Amino acid sequence: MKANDLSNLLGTKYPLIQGGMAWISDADLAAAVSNAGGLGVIAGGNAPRQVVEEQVDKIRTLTDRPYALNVMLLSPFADDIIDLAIDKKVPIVITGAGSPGKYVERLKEAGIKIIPVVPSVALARRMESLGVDALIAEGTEAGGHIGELTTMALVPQVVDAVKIPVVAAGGIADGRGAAAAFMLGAEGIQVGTRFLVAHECNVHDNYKEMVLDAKDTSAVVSGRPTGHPVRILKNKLYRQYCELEKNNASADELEALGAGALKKAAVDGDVTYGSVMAGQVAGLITKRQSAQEIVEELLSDCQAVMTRVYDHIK
Ligand code: TUI
Repeated sequence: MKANDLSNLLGTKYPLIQGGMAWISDADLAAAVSNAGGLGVIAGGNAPRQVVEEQVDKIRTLTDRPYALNVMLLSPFADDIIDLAIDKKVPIVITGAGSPGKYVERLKEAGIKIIPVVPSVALARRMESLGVDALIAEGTEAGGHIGELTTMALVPQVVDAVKIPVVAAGGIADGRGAAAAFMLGAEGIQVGTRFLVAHECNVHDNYKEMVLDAKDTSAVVSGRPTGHPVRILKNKLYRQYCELEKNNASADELEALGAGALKKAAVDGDVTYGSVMAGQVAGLITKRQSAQEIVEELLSDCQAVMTRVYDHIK
């Protein structure tokens, strides 16, 4: 695959970004993806500066290639993580779960490329006018915190609305999904869920097993009433959540059941009462591989799919 505008912008061999997954995407996974030719991403999640700083320092011992820091804007430490990115001259900042408007100028001044995740055309336009470098249009198929629109509907509408490169995210786990994303006009793809089962991913093994066991309907959405819908794999926590919702629990009660739940699953391995965030493509994921095997298989399958379709219609 030849480098396109997006891979030139990222400084990577391939136009593939690893999804920044809170409590999961650390320097080990990010370095493995960057070394495989993609863009590895360290996730700040809800962690304080010191925890994220360790990972930022560590990745420099594991790879010389570009990487990104994902700043989760709902985090109480978001300001500190932005300061960290500037202090450490992180090459690329990806933001999620909100508008990074107030940070854009400082990041640009520091020479840091900024790529916000957007769930709508309105936010995409707003971000472009602030001068961000590219956008990630993330559909509701994705794991974790999600918007309303599907990748199929969102990506082409964002592509038509802006001039900067658009990366498709949500629902992409193999060559077919990647090919579809490029057909919709995306210049790159972001893949999260499939990297959960990478050898280099340090998420708890119970979490990996749950992804490998997932079927098409395993990924469900909780938290709609709180205004922060999150896609997770169905478990006891989800069923308790549904009960509370049915009984008209307050947003605070619902939030309480979710707080800390991701760490419980990802770090402690409690996949019964923890929050196992994953995308709708979890059912497609059947084998553990290295990050390099994932990147190479996904892109070579993507090429094969595109060639097959081209041959079919010509
Ligand atoms: O951010 C994600 N996915 C995430 S974050 C996360 S950790 C978490 N912690 C506590 C509560 C909720 C989640 C797990 N998964 N993806 C990127 C993403 N960003 N998806 C949707 C959005 C988004 C939504 C609204 C981006 C901007 C936005 O803007 C609203 C506004 O302010 O205009």
